Amino acid sequence: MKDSRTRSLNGYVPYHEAEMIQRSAQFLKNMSSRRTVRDFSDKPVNQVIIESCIKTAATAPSGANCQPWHFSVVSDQTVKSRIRREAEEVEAQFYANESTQKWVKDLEHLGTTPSKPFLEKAPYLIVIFSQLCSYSENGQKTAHYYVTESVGIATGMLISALHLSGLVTLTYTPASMRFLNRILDRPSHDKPFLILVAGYPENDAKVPVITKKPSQDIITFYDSKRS
Ligand code: IYR
Repeated sequence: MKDSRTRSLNGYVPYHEAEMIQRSAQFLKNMSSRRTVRDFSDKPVNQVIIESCIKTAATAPSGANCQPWHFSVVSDQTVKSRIRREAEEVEAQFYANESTQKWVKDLEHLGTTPSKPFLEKAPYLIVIFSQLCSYSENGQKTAHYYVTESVGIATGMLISALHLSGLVTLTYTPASMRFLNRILDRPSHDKPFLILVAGYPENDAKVPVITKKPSQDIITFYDSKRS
């Protein structure tokens, strides 16, 4: 009997091993040039690029294929200004709060402050919401699984897609994010995950000098060479 729940894996493209090695190295090279940028140009971005990249993100694996995400794409200047105003309010409290002073100190090398001009200047704010559950038309509630993992994977794919398309991004998490539900009219079971700021870099954009951990510190191979 034919199983209607499965189909052939179409679209898988096999390569010879030498080509696989070359392709993986090329992808590493492409992705290694990605940097989180805070100095954005106000140059407009064609929305087609943003939409393709979000569609790429939506191909991510997710728990029970629930696809527990929503992407609110903001280019309207008035909405961006409202987001900036409310974000700067919560950031002012974060940077001044006695209990977060150790955290604020750990951020010193990044040069961040409560001022967030990029929220108005960058052409796109992609506000990513994670959906803790969903409701059908008749109000039936469905649980979602591994929501944070799923949305994290989708966000990583979105960052990669935007980078490979030629845009720069900033993963921005305001100290408190619930105000985003109000501004963007999202239901309370949509939990703000982060704001992905996207656009072109300012001509003289600067980034902090940072290093990534060497691979021997982050990878352990359990292969037959280990005794
Ligand atoms: N949300 C604050 C603080 C901040 C927190 C982390 I973790 C960072 O990597 C950078 C900043 C801000 O954006 O200024």
